[in-house]
Amino acid sequence: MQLNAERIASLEADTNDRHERALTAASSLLELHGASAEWVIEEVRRFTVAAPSWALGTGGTRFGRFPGPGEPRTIEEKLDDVAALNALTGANRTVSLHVPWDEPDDPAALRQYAAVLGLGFDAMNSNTFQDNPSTTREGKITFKFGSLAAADDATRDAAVEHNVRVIELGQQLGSTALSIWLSDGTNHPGQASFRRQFDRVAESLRRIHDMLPDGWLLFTEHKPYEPAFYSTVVSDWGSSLLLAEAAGRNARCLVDLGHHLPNTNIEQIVSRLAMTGRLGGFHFNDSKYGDDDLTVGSIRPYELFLVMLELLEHGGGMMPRLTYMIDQSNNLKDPIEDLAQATDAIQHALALALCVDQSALQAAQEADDPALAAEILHGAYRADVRPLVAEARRRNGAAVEPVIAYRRSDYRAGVARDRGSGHVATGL
Ligand SMILES: [Mn+2]
Repeated sequence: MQLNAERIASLEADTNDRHERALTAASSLLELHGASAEWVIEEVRRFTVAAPSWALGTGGTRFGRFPGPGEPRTIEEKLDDVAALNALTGANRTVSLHVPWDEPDDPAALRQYAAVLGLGFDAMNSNTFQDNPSTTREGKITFKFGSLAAADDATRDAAVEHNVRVIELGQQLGSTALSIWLSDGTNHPGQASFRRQFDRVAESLRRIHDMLPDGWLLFTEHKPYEPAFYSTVVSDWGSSLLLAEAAGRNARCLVDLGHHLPNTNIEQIVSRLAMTGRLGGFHFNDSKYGDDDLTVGSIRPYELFLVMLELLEHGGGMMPRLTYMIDQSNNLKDPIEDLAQATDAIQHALALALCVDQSALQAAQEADDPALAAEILHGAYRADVRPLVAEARRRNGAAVEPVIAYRRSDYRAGVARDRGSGHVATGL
């Protein structure tokens, strides 16, 4: 069962008139306030964010898992779901694999399969936070006490080897980046030396960096806790930056919106990393308490808007060419609906940020006028850009209303028939 532009257009035949009227109204309101609707629409059209292979199945918690109907059983079926998502949003043109969760037997064939669906491969994610026969030399070593930070030489070697294997796999798929989120750390004070763990990770990352093909980037992703609950080696943006600098010139820092302690000023971190030239990319999600992996924009939409504003400043008024990925886990919604809503939230925040009059904001800042600066930000944030975002999707051959179109398509019922139900897709 395939979703494509023609099918979506026919599913939405009755929405055109309503959409046209909303677009005309929203555009003229925006232009009254000095913003260009056309510019916003075209910038949103250009934006794309990768779907992760592990988010196509229903996520679980420590307490239970309730798989939905027709979850993908294979990588190919995951790609089918991303293709359906991309048909709806027009903004998920790549997929990001997690190895060994999604390790293709025949990478060349998988690349071809993806190309036929109009998809490419984004950053590869290596997993050394679990023992797996393919990463632990058939069980001869274990990552229980760490991988790239492990005290044991053979364990560190195996972890480096796994990353190199993921790079080689990525090369065959057409990817150009390796993302490393490291769970290494400690659960107990005194368990390990902060300094020696850090030095070992720096050395391991250097070894991996040395194996990067031309044009490739290496991303380090920080996170303050979980599964290590006393300390993590890559705990914050400062540690991530130090490690990227130690690893080599093609190492960058990746910011996951949920990987911060409560109340951290994430937009300021974005600004700092952008200044250093080491900002590599983003993992989008949202959180109330910790690394909740909730739907983007569902809890703190204003923060997302401010992050977008920093990105636009970094890109000279346009979205900079970084690696963008959705990193969510949901255990209640249909995964495709959740990813469509996340993509819409990112597009919406981007559109709002594009409405900010940057030169007026800068003038207010230089004149020490915080009230005027707030007026400028709120003027943009309170605009109704939904019809512009919908128009960007429509021009990309996607849906005006992705979730409604998806439900009308009966895609889930179709894949439930083809794939059956009751199995659990690999991933979180
Ligand atoms: Mn992440």
